[in-house]
Amino acid sequence: MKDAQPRTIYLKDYQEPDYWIDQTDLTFRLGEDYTDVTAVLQVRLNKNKQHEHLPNLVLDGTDMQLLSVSIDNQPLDSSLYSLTTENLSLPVNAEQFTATINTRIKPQENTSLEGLYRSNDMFCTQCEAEGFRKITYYLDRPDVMAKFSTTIIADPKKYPVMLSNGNLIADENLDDGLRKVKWEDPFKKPCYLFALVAGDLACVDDEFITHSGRKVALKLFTEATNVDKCEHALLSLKRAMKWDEEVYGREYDLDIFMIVAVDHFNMGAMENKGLNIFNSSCVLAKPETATDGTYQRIEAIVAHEYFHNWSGNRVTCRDWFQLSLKEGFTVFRDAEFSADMNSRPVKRIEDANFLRTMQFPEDAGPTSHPVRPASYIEISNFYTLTVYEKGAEVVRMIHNIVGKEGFRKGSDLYFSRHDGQAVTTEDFVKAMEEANDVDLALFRRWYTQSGTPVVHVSDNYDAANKRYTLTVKQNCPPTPGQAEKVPFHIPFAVGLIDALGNDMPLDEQGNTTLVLDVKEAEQTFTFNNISEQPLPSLARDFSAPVKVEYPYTRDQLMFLMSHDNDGFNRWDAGQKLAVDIIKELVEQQRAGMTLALDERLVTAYKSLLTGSSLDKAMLTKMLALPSEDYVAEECDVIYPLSIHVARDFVRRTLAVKLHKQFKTCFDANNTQKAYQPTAEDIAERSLKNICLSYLTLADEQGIELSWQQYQQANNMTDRFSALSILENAVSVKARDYAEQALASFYQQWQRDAQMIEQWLSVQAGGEYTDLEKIQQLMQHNAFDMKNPNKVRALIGVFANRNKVHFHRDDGAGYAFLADQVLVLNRLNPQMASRLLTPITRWRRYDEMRGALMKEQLQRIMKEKDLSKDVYEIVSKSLK
Ligand code: 0A1
Ligand code: ZN
Repeated sequence: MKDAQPRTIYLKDYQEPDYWIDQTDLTFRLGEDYTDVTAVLQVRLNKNKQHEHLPNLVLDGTDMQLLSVSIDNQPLDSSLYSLTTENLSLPVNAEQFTATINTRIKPQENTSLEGLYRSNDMFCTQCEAEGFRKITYYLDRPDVMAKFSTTIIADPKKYPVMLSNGNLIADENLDDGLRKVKWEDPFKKPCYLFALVAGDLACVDDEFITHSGRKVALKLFTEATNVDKCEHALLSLKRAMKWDEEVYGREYDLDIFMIVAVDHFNMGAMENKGLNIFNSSCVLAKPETATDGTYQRIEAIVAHEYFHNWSGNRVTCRDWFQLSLKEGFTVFRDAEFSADMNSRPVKRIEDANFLRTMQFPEDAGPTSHPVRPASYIEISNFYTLTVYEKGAEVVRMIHNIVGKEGFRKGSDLYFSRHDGQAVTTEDFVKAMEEANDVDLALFRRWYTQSGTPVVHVSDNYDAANKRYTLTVKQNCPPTPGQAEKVPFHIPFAVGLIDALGNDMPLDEQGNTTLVLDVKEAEQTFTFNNISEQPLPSLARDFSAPVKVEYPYTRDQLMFLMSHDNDGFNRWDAGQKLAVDIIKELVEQQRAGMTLALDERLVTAYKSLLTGSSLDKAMLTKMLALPSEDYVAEECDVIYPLSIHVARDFVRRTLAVKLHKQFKTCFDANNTQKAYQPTAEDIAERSLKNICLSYLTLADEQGIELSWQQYQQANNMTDRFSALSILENAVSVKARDYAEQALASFYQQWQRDAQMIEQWLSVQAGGEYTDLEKIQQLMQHNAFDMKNPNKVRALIGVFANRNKVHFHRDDGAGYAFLADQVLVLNRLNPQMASRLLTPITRWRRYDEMRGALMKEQLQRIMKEKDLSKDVYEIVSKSLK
């Protein structure tokens, strides 16, 4: 909890530590009421720094009871050290010494889920970013890297499985009935990668033979009831291990790799060395309980955590400002892995769509920050879409600038040069630069400037000289702390399309896509020998995280929808057309006019459904209208209810006018195969289910079809699609079916945590779930305020997706959210500050809603014991 004014930490103040820790030997005595921890630290003066005399050793630590301290085995009287709520400061009289620290902690009472805590009946840890300081007093910063050993002493009946990082080197039964195991990690690491797990867990075993022929034992630990949900994660892991060998030349480095599934976890998963800990919902799956989306998410997250073994663990971050060094790079790596395992263009569309819908608003809001932030109050608030997803786009741009082989040369140099070190984003860029002999001087601005650049493009065709010019102007709106910006280096991929829809050759080699190096505020690019007036295809494959403005007409967008050879831009043309039309309808709705849909959208959809040669995955993407969030992002002022009404009107009109086409497509793809999570089958199911959602909007027959699918489905993807379609359908019959379905779903799956999360979230986002219903569900056995997955499923989904009820006119939705934030502020500050996000964007909404949101932020601000997490977000939002 905060003192008067929480302190801001600045990158410019970075200094090396006064001391290093070379070896850390931990002993945990796990008990039912408390746990005692002994830390034996081999400490050495940092001689890189100038010291007039030996400074005190100032260790980080919170929420612990200090039992005793000794230096070189001499107990230190409490009068000799000083202790605050955040630090333990020890006097030092030698350049090297051993510090032994005994602390007592209470994992049973730890609801923050940082440090050592309980989840159901097991013990587990989460140390990134600063959780280790809740376990023992330590130099809790990533540039302090030590070799660790972990001894665990516990009751073997309650905790038959006792795990930590590295290799098991001792296992003995003690006289008092307890068991003692010792783990040793041969690689030095910062303490944020430390992990411990103890519990009554089942294990599913597998193995992987590395490139050089070493056998690695793979072990997935979970509660016994879930052993039938482990296969997909293990398969994904083996694929990821192989891919990293082939694509990056990275081999795994221990003889054992373990994954543990836990039900209480703030994030998706954590890459602790040799012992990854996963949120159960991001690792467990079987066809009866997991949707295709879950299967793909698990594949990506398992790979992401595994890839961290090199990008994050072997080469780690110097300080937390460098977070994107490991996260941006690793997200880029996992995205490429997923693209190779599934459909590349579809993965690109999903990622770009996610970035534009979710990260662009962050970049334009009160918590906007650069990929490498310059300051923070609470680092947990910086595990953001900017650091992760925009960071990955920045790495992708480097990849595109230096090319595939150049990127591999750069990553080889980076890994070999910095193996075992804690480094900076600057070191990464330098390695890329030096391996390729390119100049990334201007490019570095992507790490330091926040905000989303806007690229305005205009063109001119000179028929007499067969010359076409593109004029590109960039600007970036001001963001907090950065009023003025300098131009970015934007790799801008461009194609030109002729009247028949063919790509025109753009240079002597006949290339049809050229990457323009946009580096100035305004630049003109000339293309010669252009035989006719072309239509430009801009920022192909989403070549940079920017907004592109070009005055396409609706007819031109329809042309691009069927002709652009770039998959991403073909899809984006459809999005642009739909956004334009929905925005027009929003205006009509606000003016009280009768809504009228531009027929061209119907025509465009009709030709998608009947005449296109697109594969099924791509067709599904093209048939999905832009989300309400994306439309909102494209509006100057957000009127959430008008957007909802307008988009809904478009869906219904398309459903009625293209009923026959949707039905034909549904029937053709309703093949009832045995379930397999292959890319091809996933695409087929997604196409079928999007057709079903339109059919259900059209008439009662569609509702019957959904009900039938709900009852007969042989997999969760189809069953859950039908359920959420019914849950959002308006007719009396549909409401009745939805109720029956929800009741039977709960009956059948009430003991399955992941299913209950689904059950909560489908209701929370439901068009007919009002605030009162949410409050009722909070009282239901299925809900638990101490479980982040449940909080996200119910409260998070309500605030982010249930536009109609969350944004109701009287502001009760916002007050409800603020109430929950205040409760979570005490239980779990990380969850509290994340949950706040929707109301932090109050300036983007209509005046009435903006004022109501602001009022709630002010109410939160008045709370006495505000955590640093919540304080930082609320105070920045009100600035
Ligand atoms: N490094 C993890 C993300 C993570 C961060 C913080 C956590 O606890 C508060 C947990 C996980 C990743 O990128 O997967
Ligand atoms: Zn990560």
